[in-house]
Amino acid sequence: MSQEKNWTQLWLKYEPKKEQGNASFFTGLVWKGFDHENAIIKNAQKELINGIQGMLGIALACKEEDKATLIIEKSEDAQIKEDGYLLKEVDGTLTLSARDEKGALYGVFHILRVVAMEKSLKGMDALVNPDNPLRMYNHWDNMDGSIERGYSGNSFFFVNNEVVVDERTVDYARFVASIGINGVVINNVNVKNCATWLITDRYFEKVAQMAEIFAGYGIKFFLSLNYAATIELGGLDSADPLDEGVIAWWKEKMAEVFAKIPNLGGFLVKADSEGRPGPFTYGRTQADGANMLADIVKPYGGIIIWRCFVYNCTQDWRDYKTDRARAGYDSFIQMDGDYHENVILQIKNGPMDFQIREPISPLLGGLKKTNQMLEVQLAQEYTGHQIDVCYLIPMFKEVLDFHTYCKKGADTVADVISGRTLGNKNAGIAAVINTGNDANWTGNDLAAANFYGFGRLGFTTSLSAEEILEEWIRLSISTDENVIDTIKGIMLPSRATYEKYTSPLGIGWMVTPNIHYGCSVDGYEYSCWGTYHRADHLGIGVDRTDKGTGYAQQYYEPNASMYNNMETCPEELLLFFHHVPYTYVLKTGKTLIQHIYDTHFEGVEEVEQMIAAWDSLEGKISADTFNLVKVRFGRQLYNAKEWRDQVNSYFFRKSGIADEKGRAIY
Ligand code: GCV
Repeated sequence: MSQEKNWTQLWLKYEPKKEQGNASFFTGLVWKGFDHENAIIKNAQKELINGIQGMLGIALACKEEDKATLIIEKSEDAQIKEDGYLLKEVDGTLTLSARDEKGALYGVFHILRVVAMEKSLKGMDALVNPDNPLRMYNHWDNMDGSIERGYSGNSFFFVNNEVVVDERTVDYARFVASIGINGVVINNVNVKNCATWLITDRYFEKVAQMAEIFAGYGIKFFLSLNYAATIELGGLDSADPLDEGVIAWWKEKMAEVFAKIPNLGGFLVKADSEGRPGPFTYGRTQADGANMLADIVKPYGGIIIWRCFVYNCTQDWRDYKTDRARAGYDSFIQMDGDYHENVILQIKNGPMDFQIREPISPLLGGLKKTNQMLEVQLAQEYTGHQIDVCYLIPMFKEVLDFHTYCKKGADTVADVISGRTLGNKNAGIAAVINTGNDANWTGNDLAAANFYGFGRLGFTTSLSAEEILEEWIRLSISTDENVIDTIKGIMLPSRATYEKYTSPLGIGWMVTPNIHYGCSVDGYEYSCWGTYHRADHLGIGVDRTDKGTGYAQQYYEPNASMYNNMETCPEELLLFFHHVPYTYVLKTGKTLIQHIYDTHFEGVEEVEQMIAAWDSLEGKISADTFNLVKVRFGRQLYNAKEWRDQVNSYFFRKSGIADEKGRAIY
């Protein structure tokens, strides 16, 4: 932690590093073709100077061209795309070529990353173009300073209903720019109270200051919008998207907002969801609502990111026909092609809500004529609250690699959201971020791997979860090989471990209601939220086949048939799609009930192994990190044991079938 700041520098520590032959590249810097007064270029230069000074102790100075060892040039080279760069070393000179300022900034962070990881810049030859046009963080920060689903302290954007702009804002912008993020939504999608007023002169000054800082790091500034602002701010009696008065109010409002916040990229909207108002209230479609706003922000270059998290949250648990999993697709598919060019539909990775295991939402790629953006969640709402270790990048890789069969040759989720499938530019990837004002930003130090990893993955989708993890460890914790291997051993399987001790085979939702940490097998079973496991004395799972809710039929073939059939359904999703007898024999040769028992015992054993591995790091890594994570591991073990014993006892009591291995079940 630096002396004057009470927060850490995460992966931008710039502490002394082994030189690895890199020092010679930093004796003479030459910039070519870029405007030195440009804010992004100024920040890139500052970062480079500070980083090289801190890591190699070299005062990097600009020199004449014949003494150049590092050249940063503006380039028209066609292989370098928007935000991209080419980094090449020839005869002792390193050249960073970029089409635009952002590319130069990203390239500078690449150079600093190599030095920080104690790798060599010699022989460098890397063309790096971003895979996704939009790479965004969504904050669920409230203006009173609380964070919806926040597990790392309070907001650093808002305190007591005021917008905060300070040194931490700058560091935040540096961190996210360094991993390639180019858009940030600062406030919760549930826009209530003061947050509705963010688009008024009560907040413009501070908001514009923040937006300007972000602009200096190539980050577009976004706000979540209250769809009913016409009523709550405007004093109208309607938010009907086809109402002339409503349209006129928004036109005037947007003219004002874009004039006051020049770096505004647009808005994120949660409508008709979990009590939030929306076009359905007026008998209109989601497209009516999204298009109305999109048309109004279009002259300012704005976009409307419209969330697809629409479902009935007042369901009767006795009703077996209504299926929450179906709702997103059912609400949006019919209007495919009707959404205007500057609307992007933002779709959660699964059809339910960020469970540890869900199938991929059939809307992704299901839509064939609509801009799409993937939404994932780093905030560990259902995956351990940043108490339990859960490295999520392997899960996101699975999502991106999934074949939707929407278009031959370009049908993975990665294809769809990158714009490769439709040839569109308004597409991308967003994550609900896991940060707060804790000194280490993410509550658990290890959760910062998700913060780092999402940005890297969003920029370069082909990176493996392991590569990303290794980078993060080298940059944030240690370059010692033994430490790296130990932490990888803990974190790479951590998602699988979490899955083992929590809810089995894709069923989800056995969490404590509302807070979503800790086990409560029936907590949501008789609720209104559409989140049921349907366990009885014979079996468990939801029949989502053509004989059940028909959800499986929302996929293209061959996925629809694969999920529909119990024998071909991937077993990790078996209970999501099928109601399965406890005696059903899985491909491992184990019965379903034995699988439940075994995985729950294994999950706890794996946590114990993680803790032993972590203990071996004492004295080898920072004491702050070691101690903080150790305390959390203690809580994780307690949590895992509760899950194991409650889940196993529950199913033993339901089924009456004993554990073959005779272990303690209550
Ligand atoms: C921001 C889930 C969460 C809510 C969240 C919502 C959403 O239901 O529990 O806290 O609200 O998803 O994504 O809008």
